[in-house]
Amino acid sequence: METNQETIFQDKVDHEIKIEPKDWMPEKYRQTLIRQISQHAHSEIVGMLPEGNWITRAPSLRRKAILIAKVQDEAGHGLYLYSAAETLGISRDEMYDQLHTGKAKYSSIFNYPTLTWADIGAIGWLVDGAAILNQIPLCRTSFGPYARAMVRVCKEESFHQRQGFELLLTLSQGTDAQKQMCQDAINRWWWPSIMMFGPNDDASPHTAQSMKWKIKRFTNDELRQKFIDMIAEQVKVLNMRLPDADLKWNEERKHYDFGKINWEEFWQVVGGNGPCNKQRLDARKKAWADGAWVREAATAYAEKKASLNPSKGGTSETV
Ligand code: FAQ
Repeated sequence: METNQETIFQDKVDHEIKIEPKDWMPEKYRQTLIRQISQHAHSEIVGMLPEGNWITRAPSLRRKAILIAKVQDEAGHGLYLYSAAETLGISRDEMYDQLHTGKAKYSSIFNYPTLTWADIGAIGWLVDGAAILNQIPLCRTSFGPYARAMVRVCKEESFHQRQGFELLLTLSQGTDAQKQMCQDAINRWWWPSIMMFGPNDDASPHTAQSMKWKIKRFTNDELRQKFIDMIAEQVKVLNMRLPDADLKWNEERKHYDFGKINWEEFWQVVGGNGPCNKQRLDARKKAWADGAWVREAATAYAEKKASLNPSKGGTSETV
């Protein structure tokens, strides 16, 4: 039976009143948000790796500057999201620990390799494109800090998507080899991108409750369909094709029909057996270990500062 607090909480959600960190909330709501926001933060941070791989090999200064800015944006997104999750009572150290021990997930998409320069365009266009479609509704999610963080994230993601599309457009108008590289990247990133939206609704354990709490505003399948409808049109501008023989406009549904998703592959990747899972986690664990001296130095500095002037926390001149 619903308690009085639960009734008040659901009433606020139903009336579009944001839930703030100090408000009463059901424990499962708090846990669901910690799970989703921390997974989202980890995805941003792990997502820097496949693209970071190409910073030194970007083909011009302009492309290098754009890619550095994009990868740096992803770090920023991770930090806003970790901060939003911290307001729910979990520490950043705990979240990192969950990532490093494999307890927390991050998006399946970042376990695929970036084999050619065209992959950077495909990530911007398809991966950031899928991320935006999922994230725009999150600007209206019921938990205030998450919703507010998403506003800025979405603005930056829309720049990311355009730069990816522009990169592919350039390749698609280039030499035969460049056109081929462009098509090959689309072929490899298409299916993993549509898997990003998560399992079908009937196989998604969290969707119904998250919709009731207005954490999610659309189901996984609704967002996937929107994405496919959008990309099926945009690919025509590139003069490329999507690797799906069953992709076809359905006049009755007013949506594109599409082929079968390989859910076996998806669950293998989510379960840690994708092409780059080990490499990605090893890179994150190494970064954490390499940064130990910085954390130790910062803690020692803060303690020394506080001990020299406990009332004010010390000043930099006194150290
Ligand atoms: N990968 O019941 P549902 C980006 C898990 S950001 C791995 O449907 P839910 C920016 C799910 O966690 C990309 N695991 O779950 C960028 C659950 O497992 P659990 C990340 C997945 O939460 C671009 C189980 O399957 N975006 O790309 C995936 O209601 C370029 C059952 O699933 C977000 O995180 C998956 N794809 O819906 C950065 C957005 N899908 O936790 C760098 C926020 C599902 O019970 C470069 N998150 N699972 O063990 C969400 O909207 C939701 O969490 C969903 C999943 C839609 C991802």
